[in-house]
Amino acid sequence: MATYAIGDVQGCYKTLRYLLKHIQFNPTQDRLWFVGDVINRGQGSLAVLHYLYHIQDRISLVLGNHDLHLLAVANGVAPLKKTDTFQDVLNDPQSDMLCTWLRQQPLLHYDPHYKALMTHAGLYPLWDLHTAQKVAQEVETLLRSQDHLAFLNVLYGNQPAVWNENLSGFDRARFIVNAFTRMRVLNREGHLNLEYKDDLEHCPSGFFPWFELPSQVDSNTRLIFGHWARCVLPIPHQNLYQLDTGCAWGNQLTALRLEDDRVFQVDSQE
Ligand SMILES: [Mn+2]
Repeated sequence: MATYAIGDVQGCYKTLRYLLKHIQFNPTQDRLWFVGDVINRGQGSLAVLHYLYHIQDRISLVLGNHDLHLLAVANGVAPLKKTDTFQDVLNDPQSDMLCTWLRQQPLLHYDPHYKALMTHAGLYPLWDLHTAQKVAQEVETLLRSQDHLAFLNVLYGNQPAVWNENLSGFDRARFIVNAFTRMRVLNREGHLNLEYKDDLEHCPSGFFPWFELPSQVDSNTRLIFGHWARCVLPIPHQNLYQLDTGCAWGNQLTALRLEDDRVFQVDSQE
């Protein structure tokens, strides 16, 4: 019996199944965590979603920016981009079932037993664990409500760029989503720069990877995330577990066994 956290799958179904074979995943005993962005870029988004839906009782999944993008496109409030590869999901007769299930998934997963906090992009440095859980829940409630369409319609945008407890309505929700699913670098005042997508060496002047700023979370808490394939860190690096190893770009897919911090990796099979 083991629990594995898995990095950004991005529609790479063959690679996912290959990794699960490699770790001898047993769905009657083991559990899987997914850092989000389970679809898009690869050619097997539909197969990934059907499989995760099928084993939903065995998994914990947090939403990534690509997962939310699928929800916006499937609900007709955002256009399909040229680079999107999830047309198979939109055309599937069970698309509504899969998207409704995906929409119920959280932005944050915390397990005190493992002392592990999983989000897609990371943890906004101005939030402690309690605040992060509270604000994640605000958006999760919104996504599960009748208002989800109105929110998905105004989901896109880089503003507001900085957290303020007085933010309200969809501006507040958009900031929370951006912090959990799109964040990479920010300045010392907490302003997100969502344009920057390069590596750790070329951060714009005055901006830092979110994990280099002082954290409100104790250093024994494992922070498990993905999203930033060009952020190459050893696994683990202090209490950081950056699991996006770029399988969508022909690199590797990574699993972390939470019981002993052992890392398993397979090459892309796409
Ligand atoms: Mn992402």
